[in-house]
Amino acid sequence: MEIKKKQYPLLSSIEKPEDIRKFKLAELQQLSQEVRNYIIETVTEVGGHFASNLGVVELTIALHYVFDTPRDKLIWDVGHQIYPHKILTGRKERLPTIRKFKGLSGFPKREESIYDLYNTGHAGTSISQLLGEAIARDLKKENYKCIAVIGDASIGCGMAFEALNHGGHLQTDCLVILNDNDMSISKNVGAINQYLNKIVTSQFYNKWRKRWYQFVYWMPILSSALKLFSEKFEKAVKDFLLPGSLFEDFGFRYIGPINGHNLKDLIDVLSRVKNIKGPILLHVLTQKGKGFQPAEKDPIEYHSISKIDKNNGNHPSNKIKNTISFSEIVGKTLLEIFRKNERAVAITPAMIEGSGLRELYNKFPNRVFDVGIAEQHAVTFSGALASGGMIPYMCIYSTFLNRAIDQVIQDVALMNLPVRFVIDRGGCVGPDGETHQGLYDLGFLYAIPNIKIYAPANGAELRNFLFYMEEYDNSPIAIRFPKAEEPLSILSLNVDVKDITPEMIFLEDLPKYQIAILTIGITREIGIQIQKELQNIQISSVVCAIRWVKPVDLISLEKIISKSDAFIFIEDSYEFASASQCILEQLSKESKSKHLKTFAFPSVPIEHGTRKEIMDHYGISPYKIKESILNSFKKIAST
Ligand SMILES: Cc1ncc(C[n+]2csc(CCOP(=O)(O)OP(=O)(O)O)c2C)c(N)n1
Repeated sequence: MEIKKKQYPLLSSIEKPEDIRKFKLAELQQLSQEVRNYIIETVTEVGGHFASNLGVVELTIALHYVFDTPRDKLIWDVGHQIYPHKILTGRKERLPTIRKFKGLSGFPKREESIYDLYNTGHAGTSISQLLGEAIARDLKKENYKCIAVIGDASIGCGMAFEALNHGGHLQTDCLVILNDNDMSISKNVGAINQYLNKIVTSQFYNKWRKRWYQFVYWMPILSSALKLFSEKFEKAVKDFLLPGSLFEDFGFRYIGPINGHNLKDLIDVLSRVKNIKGPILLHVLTQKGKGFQPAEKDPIEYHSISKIDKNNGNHPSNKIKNTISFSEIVGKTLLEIFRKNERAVAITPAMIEGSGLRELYNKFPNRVFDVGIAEQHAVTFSGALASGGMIPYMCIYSTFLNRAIDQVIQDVALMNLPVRFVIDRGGCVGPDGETHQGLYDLGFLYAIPNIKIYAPANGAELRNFLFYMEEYDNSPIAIRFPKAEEPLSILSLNVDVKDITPEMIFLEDLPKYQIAILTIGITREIGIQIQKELQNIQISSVVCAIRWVKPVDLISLEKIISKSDAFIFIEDSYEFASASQCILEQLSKESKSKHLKTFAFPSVPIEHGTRKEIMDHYGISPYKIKESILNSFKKIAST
């Protein structure tokens, strides 16, 4: 899409960051307004991450203005706030394609641009990457700047602290920009957050700091001895005014806080910071949702949006919803469990909203723990809660559980602690793309001792299984389900989730079937559709819908395979990290010989798009699977 010149005179005139370096301050200010308007116009139409992007418009412009990108290395933590950066780095026309199949990724992507250094999506990695870039530069004896932008929630990640610890030791030249909007997706939590708030609200420190920077520190005429003295003095005063001044103690020179929406201040400070040696942390204050009132007021609601009215932020239709998401089912069911059972607790690593836990948290703030972006801690903490006699529901997205595999093994499974893992966004996640795919979980969980695994075929099973988990305290247990919506009516279905026997679905009762379709969890629906289509062309089949993947009912599987000429698996996982593969390995040689194919994801990064598009692209749709089965049959017939 071409950008309208009339509406965006400056934005339409630029192609790359170099183009803005000749702008005067007033032009940069106008450009920031145009970029903001363009994000509002586009993202309210096509959806995507919203509030965080509106908050970093001036910061992004100032960074590209002051630094010589891409020669200077600019790294974004998480990367969901990268839209202004994409707009300034030659991708503005493609913004309407963001998160769409074959369109721009919603996160930084090396394959898209030389300005995107890393493919990110998980929080807390930027300072490690910054240090790696800086040390590589030093070892090559080159001379460019390295900058990382990290949010106030992401800097609380264990990884970020590991990197700060290392950075203070390395003392190489690098700049960490702490983008502090006092928000994670929900309200930010934790001691670091309180510490940052203390800095921001310390009137005495801020008054002193302003004067100090104005009169002493920035004066270019200072001799180096005086400069050294002033730095020492500044540190002493900071230590005095900000007890324990955290970043200084880590070995980073702390500068700030400064207003992240004032381009003049940003450019002044960045230009000066650019010439300071050693590790620096610049504290920048921004507002999430800046410039779009509904998002300023409610940054949680507007963190990530689908199409909304660009004038008032309303959703297009306020039709009564007759569906319910799996996450909402979790929230509602846990509410019932919590009301009856005082030992029930829930743990979430910074995903209260996404995991459907908002109401539960509001009703039971003492038993729902938002631990911040700290998946490893969340798992170990849950293990200890279980050991202490609680019933912990560890609610986590599949992709973020990857961070804590070691903790699942060491701190839960090996000791057989009954943590209830509630794994959301399992399988293909759609628009968030490669960094967020939940395609590994069934495979790695399968390998871990003691843990039991259930993949529900629908929301009713999810609900019943959460109740079952409450009583189940023999071992760790996991339920894994996708990002999906279910008709509300499904909740009245009564299914026995205790029984490990798979469901057998026949369209006709035959002594033998041409094919058995073995589905895992949610792929039952795909299996049923294929079965109908095969029936239309006189191919007999049975669907064997597996939910209990570990332990799995091998006897029933062997039996149905023995009554079939061939069988396939369908699963929403990477094939080589799938429950199917693990189950296949456990089958008898005779059964194995009838295995035609597993329809799952190949081991390549799985891109963004709708879930349907992506599944179809990788041949995991009813039509593609049916075609593949027919081709195999033809091949067999011709040999
Ligand atoms: C390891 C990990 N856990 C959880 C998330 C989900 N997540 C995406 S953005 C975000 C909040 C980030 O807040 P902050 O770092 O303050 O950046 P802001 O959005 O405020 O700019 C969270 C929790 C993630 N991306 N990575």
